[in-house]
Amino acid sequence: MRIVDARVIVTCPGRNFVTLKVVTDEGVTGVGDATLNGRELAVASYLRDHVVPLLIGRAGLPVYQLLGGRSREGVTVYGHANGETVDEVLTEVARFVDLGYRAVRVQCGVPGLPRTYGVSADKMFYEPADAALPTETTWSTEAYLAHVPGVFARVREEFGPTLRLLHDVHHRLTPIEAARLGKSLEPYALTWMEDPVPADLQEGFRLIRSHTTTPIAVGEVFSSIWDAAQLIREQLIDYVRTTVVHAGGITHLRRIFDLAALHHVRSGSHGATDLSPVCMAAALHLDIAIPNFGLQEYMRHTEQTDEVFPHGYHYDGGYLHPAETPGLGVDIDEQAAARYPYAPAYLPVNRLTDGTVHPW
Ligand code: KDG
Ligand code: MG
Repeated sequence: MRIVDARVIVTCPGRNFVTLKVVTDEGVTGVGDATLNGRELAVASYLRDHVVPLLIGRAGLPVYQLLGGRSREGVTVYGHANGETVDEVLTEVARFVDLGYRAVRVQCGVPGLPRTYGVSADKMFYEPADAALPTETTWSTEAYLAHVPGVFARVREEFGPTLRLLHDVHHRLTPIEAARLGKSLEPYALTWMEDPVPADLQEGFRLIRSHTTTPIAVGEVFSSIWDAAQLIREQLIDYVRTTVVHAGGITHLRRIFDLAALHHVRSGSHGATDLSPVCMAAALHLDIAIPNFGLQEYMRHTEQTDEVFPHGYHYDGGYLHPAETPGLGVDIDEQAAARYPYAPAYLPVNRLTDGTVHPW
């Protein structure tokens, strides 16, 4: 589909209006309002003489072009390195580094706790919703806080100062505990400490912020700009992890990122496996376009998922690149989808060592 004509229509049905009508070779047309009160003819001339000649022959664009075009060559992504022991973690980080990743999330088993968030036998393809009925994990803040700084010390020792390192606390601490963790991680210069506390109490972040310079990322479960507004306006976070599917689609997410840009907050969209390739494709178009992109999470989907959702985005040397085809550049193969019927799968529940239910 290509634009074959673009007409500027100036009319005065009771007041002046300037309208741009775009016509394509497939008969699809679109209109846009370009009225500037009292300066209508200046805009009409600008459009007719300077803009329309640039439009003829174009259309069928990838979404990022409709968002203003690319701001960067590729979208820097981070992967999930995890292991039961520190040695296993080091092996996994090396795997991501070998694949060209410039940023790696690090999650490690905690001695004394049988299962810990973010650690899986499946390593790169791990899926947190791992059973038809919820499995149970155990939590001890004391054991966790005692172990994590040592893990990052080893990772820094092995991989040097420039690899970007991230860690997900998964909403498990109180603000003062998170402040302590942030302080203890300062020597290892993390790119972010994620979800240190449940974010419902936005003002609670003031306490964390006043104690540590470890950057904070939050927002993978936010559903609107109001979930992030105070955190952004008071500069209580550094990365906002809202994503297309949860936070109102591309248009609303753009609004959140624009507010963030005004307050030195960068994007860091959630990209776990429960967000399909459709969401990932949409995120990539936003990521490549916005000025304040930070990082994109990239938990690789399985081959089966990729088969059901054929897509044009691709990974290359630490970057994801959105498709250059029109729209999002992702489809659903309905026949393949029908071969994979619904199968119940729950996220785990989490308990303290005395049995108290605790955020997962
Ligand atoms: O469905 C739960 C996952 O999306 C979540 O555990 C992943 O916290 C997560 C992350 O940062 O990827
Ligand atoms: Mg997370």
